Amino acid sequence: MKYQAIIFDLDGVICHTDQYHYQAWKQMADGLGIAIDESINDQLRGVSRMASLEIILKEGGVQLPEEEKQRLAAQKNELYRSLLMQMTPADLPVEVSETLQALRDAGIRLAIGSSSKNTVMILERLGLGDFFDAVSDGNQITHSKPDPEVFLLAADLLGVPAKDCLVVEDAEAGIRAAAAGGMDAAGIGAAVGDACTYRIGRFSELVQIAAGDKS
Ligand code: B16
Ligand code: MG
Repeated sequence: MKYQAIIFDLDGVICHTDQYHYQAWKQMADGLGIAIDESINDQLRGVSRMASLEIILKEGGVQLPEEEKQRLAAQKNELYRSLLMQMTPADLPVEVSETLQALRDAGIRLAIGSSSKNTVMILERLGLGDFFDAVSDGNQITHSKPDPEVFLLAADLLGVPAKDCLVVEDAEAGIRAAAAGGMDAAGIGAAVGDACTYRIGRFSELVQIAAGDKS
């Protein structure tokens, strides 16, 4: 195997909670009279909650006291979590669950490396609460992507050297974080930038990549 471990981003890779983030941020932004669209949403991918809020406020040219920012972020998170309650294991795409199982059967260690502080709830809603060998998330780190901390922690929890890990990401911030941590990265979707080791159109391509059959 070319890689001993694969570290998956969560939102936008394993599942599509990115649309729930967008709905929740949009409702908050509307309340402030700030118009946000999908291109702003792409900038929020993989970025922490408070950093996302700053991007939206900057877009609207709005400055607020810290206390108000904390209140808005908490309100957005409440709405986001209520949207997450709609999720069930049926929201885990069959291709994702089959690929995860194929990678596990090939002896590869599997981890999550997500900026989200709601990671555990999301994994439980998807029926993946006990699936991964390690979970590194926004609650355990002090520096968010593009800092490599979340992926280095995942590698550490797995006991696998960074150079033997592949990161799978949907966000440019995450691809940059992988590179900063000395890891190869596979990018999914249109918002990954130019620095990916591999660009993949289908999740199942990871099986060939892990085996070293794809460049
Ligand atoms: P939360 P990922 C990221 O998750 C999301 O892409 C990003 O949009 C979000 O702001 C961030 O988590 C924090 O999420 O508010 O739930 O703590 O893509 O790194 O899995
Ligand atoms: Mg993501």
